[in-house]
Amino acid sequence: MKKSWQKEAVVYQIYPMSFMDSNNDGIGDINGIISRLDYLKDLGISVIWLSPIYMSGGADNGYDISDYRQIDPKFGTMEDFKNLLSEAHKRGLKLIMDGVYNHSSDEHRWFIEAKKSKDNPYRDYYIWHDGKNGNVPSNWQSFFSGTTWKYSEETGQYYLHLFTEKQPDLNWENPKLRQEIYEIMRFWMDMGIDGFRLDVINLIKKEEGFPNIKENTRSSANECYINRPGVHDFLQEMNREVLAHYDCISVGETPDVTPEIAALYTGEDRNELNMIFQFEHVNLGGGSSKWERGKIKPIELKQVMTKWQKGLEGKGWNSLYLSNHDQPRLLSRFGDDKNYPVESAKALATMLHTLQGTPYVYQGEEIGMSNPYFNRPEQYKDVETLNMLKEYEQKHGKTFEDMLPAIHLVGRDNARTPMQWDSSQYAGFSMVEPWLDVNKNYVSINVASQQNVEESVFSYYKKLISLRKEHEVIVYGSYFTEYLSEHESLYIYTRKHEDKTLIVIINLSSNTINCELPTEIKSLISNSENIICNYKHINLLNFPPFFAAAYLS
Ligand code: ISL
Ligand code: CA
Repeated sequence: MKKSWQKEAVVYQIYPMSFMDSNNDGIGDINGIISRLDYLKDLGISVIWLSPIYMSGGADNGYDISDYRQIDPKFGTMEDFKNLLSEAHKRGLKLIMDGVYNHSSDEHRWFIEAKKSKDNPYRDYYIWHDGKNGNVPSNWQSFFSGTTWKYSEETGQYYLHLFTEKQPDLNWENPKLRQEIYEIMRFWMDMGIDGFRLDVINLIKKEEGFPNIKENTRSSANECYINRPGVHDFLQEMNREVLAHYDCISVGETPDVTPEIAALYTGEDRNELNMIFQFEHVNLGGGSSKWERGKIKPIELKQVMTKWQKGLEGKGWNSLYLSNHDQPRLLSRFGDDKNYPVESAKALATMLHTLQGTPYVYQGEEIGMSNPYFNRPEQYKDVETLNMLKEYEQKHGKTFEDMLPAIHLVGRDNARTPMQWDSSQYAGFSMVEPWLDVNKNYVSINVASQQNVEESVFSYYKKLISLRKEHEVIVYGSYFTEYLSEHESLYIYTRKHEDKTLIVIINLSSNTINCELPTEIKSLISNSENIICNYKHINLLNFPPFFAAAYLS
């Protein structure tokens, strides 16, 4: 396997609106991030990924970009951004930006032009259709409720939007559009950024003729606009035109992929992307849609993680993540935020940092932030949640109260509450009331109470990140072997690199597990050093709730 800094990195995702507010308007900003760079340096991460800070229509918190080359004034100025970049680089931190190129904002100059007339030079930057039999062109459903087609009065045609109607899809079939995107990417790369996280990049190719989705299933959507074969031509072109010319990191966000498909996006000889975000583990919990999900069994999580470890081994590279700005807090989804918040945060972190792949830490998980469980409608801001509430009310007569359990479980605002820096008002995020409420638990769960405290979740993350720098086996270790794979909650695996073996044992449940370890594991451990453990005393017959330990031999 080729060695690279992209594989060795630990990436930290910043959601700028909620990280740090420097000018006390209640919204996080670039100068706020600069003021916390030393914190990130102390944590030990190597790459920062910034969710969008470009000029935006504000319909989807920055994922609806109205000018790809400008900074949204609510975050600061271009000078602030350049300053952030140089301050990050000074500290040896790399910085990547979000590239949102499947769609723009309807407030983008291109779209304002495009909708004016059918012969406008920008018309073909977007996807237009007359409709079929006096109706929408297809039965496709938006990720954010309702049809994906919006009728545009000016020209009597529909345009496609896989997300909100304020996010028209860009037409990648148009070579001029593709060149514009590559120029934008070069603009930022030439400024000195270190790469891109590419938003829903496996959606950019749409099936010709926009056929109807047969059933409302994933595989059916796959026949229309997800992972279409032609997407690889676009990505290889993007690689040739932009990525290959820089020493950069490229990570694609790709809903609905299998390891086989992921190998196509990330295979080293394919010249597409370094790695992608798959969704199988975050979509666990059954149900026909996101809002019908239930609890996740530890064994299901084990099985999915193993499937991806084995599936990409030698064929591609994993991105490892358990949360981000679209997901609930990992502690609340996969751990036990009520009874074992600290233990489960550490256990899940152990898994995140010791599987093969590049780990991504989402702001706040390193101190064990959990879902806020807001109970009032006005506490929710996310367009996905608000649209869902409208839809469920209209279609199924459901009230906010009816939907609250689902929102508590998977709503996106769960992860977007302000970063908890200290126990002062508004958690040290701002001096004024923030755009989204702070989680009430900030009084006890915050950075100030954890930095330099040996037992804290923060110190545990710091330790895991530093172990990655010390031991190559954590990065490059291969030959993932799982033990007791049928066990309902003990996750046990080993990884090998040269003459080193890493052994990991994690109890993914809130129960104490009595279990005799396999002989092979026992003998490996007897000749090894324990490099991290989230309990003071290790008893290898009795694994307390969310026990986690890693050994090196
Ligand atoms: O959030 C999701 C699950 O509820 C996903 O369906 C999500 O919409 C999908 O992963 C795409 O996410 C990305 O693109 C969206 C944006 O809203 C998300 O924040 C972004 O991460 C549209 O740009
Ligand atoms: Ca601000």
